[in-house]
Amino acid sequence: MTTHTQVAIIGAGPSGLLLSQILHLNGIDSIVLERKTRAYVEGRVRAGIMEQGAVDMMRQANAAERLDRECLTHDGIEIALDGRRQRISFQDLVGTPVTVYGQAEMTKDLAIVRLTAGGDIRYEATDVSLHGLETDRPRVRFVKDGAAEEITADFVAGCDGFHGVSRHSIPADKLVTFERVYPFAWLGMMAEVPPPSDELIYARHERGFALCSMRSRTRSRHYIQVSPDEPLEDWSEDRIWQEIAIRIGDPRFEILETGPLIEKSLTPMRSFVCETMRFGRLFLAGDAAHIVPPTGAKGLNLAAGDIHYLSEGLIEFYAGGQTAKLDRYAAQALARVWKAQRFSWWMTSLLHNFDAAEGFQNRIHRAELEYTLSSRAAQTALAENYVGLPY
Ligand code: FAS
Ligand code: PHB
Repeated sequence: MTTHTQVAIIGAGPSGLLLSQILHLNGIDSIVLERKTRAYVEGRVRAGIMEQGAVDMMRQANAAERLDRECLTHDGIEIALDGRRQRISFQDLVGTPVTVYGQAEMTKDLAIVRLTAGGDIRYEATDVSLHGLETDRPRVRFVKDGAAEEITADFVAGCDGFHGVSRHSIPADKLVTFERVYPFAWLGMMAEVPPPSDELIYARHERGFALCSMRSRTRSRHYIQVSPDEPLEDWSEDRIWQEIAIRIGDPRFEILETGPLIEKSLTPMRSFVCETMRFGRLFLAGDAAHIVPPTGAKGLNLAAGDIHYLSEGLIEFYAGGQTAKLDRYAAQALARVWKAQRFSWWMTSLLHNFDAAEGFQNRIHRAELEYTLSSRAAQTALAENYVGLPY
């Protein structure tokens, strides 16, 4: 069976759902194809920090009612160097806060508003393939409930993440990509215990990086640097708690509360950019186009920025047939992506221990962190990037 829509969206993560909802509010119809179940998508534990721009996008999507009620507002972070903690005040330096609200909650909220408005989100749509991307009537084929189906559309939005089909539908000789893989990973965990501080603690320690984050005042989300091929089963709960305590400078657990883990996972660390964010009628957005090491809390926020630019372009097109904003989508999005890549790489370099072989590099990174902690100018630059650069 063939259906037509204005915009076919691949992926029902934050990028795809945010785009679908904003298009709907501007009278543009879309169909969202998601290969996983709704429960699987909403059960994934991922980002936790939203820039003001991403919060504004949720409000623009009429999806921020629970966010506004339940989020936490943070005016700064703490940085621990060899156990000594120092606060960086965003409010004092740049006058802008960040918002703590889990990506899983954001995705749930967007799915609810979209489906309540009659949105067409097809979960468990498998074997998605894209065709005719260089024509003005691209086609998307997929299997749903065992039946082969086809959608024709004016545009296709590839919001299907790093491992999705969209980027891989662009001819290899048209793809311009850049990648850096880091020599470590993050072991992430979640526990129903209060976080050790009111704000996030980023820690550089000779044993490695640690981050104490949160989802609420009673739910902690912490990370530690491990080697990229670390067997998860080598990390018992006690060993994880011990390591976090040492790395944030709390060896006697005076501030760190411990408890049973409700989630434990490994995230590889890479920087990746696909500069081919447009191919014919296909537009890539979010993780389909770029991956940042999560040290700068930029992944989800870059996705929101892409959707800001892409939705503006599509709204302009359907309002009067103009393509100026769509034509400059990739350049506009990439300008912001590369600045966030630089900041994420910088924060990652400052706070992680690289291989012992890179002794000189580790000393330089440590010296830069010590300088940053001693300089208001350097802290202002950190704050400006962390709270989010303007769209
Ligand atoms: P997503 O990957 O979230 O969504 C893509 C969707 O497309 C998925 O639901 C997927 O099932 C679907 N899909 C894929 N292939 C498909 C196909 N062929 N057909 C149909 N559907 C398909 N960012 C931070 O800022 N802080 C963090 O701490 C952080 N932690 C992370 C941990 C992990 C393990 C990962 C993978 C990412 C993390 N990120 C973090 C980055 C993350 O938050 C992303 O930036 C964010 O999910 C981007 O959203 P989307 O672009 O919607 O991509
Ligand atoms: C999180 O809460 O998941 C989080 C916060 C800040 C980061 C990365 C992850 O830099």
